[in-house]
Amino acid sequence: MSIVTKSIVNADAEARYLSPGELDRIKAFVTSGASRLRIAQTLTESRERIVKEAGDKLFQQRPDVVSPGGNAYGEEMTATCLRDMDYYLRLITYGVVAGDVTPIEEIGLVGVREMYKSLGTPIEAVALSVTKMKEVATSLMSADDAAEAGTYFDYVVGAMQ
Ligand SMILES: CCC1=C(C)/C(=C/C2=NC(=C\c3[nH]c(/C=C4\NC(=O)[C@H](C)[C@H]4CC)c(C)c3CCC(=O)O)/C(CCC(=O)O)=C2C)NC1=O
Repeated sequence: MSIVTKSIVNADAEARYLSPGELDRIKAFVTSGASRLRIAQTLTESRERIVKEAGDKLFQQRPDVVSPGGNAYGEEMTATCLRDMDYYLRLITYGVVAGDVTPIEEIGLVGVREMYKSLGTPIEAVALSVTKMKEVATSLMSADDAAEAGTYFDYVVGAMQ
């Protein structure tokens, strides 16, 4: 839910006008709109490149995950690993568009620790893959857009610590 919808639902539940604080937050959301949409477009258009290059960087830094006994060892498992990276990049575009990390959290982070534990996937390496995607993705943007986009990647990484 975007900040606009959320504010309206909250205000209407109390049959009141939007508060100055809510209007300020909506203003910030609207003001950052062009930048957030530009970011989402860049991430969407460059998704294959971002996942591929970030994957290469990840496997360079963590060769163990793609070595025999590693969780992403073998063509199929490596593809599944890259798919997970693509999932997180997609969720990040949702967050960027919404100007809110809630969709990322609800779809991809609730219970993630337990999930990866049960799969035998080292979660710190998944977090590292998101850091690598941030590096590749933000290199495609202006400094301002990179700073804005970076916060969403950082949020995912932080939730996996
Ligand atoms: C959109 C929300 C969402 C997420 C996040 C998600 C993750 C997810 N990743 C999975 C597997 C997996 N995930 C990985 C990922 C990795 N292994 C590593 O060593 C690397 C560090 C890492 C890549 C960065 C691998 C290799 C598997 C397969 C593990 C196995 O089958 O043993 C699985 C198990 C089922 C399957 O194989 O599809 C799920 C549910 N599914 C979802 O619907």
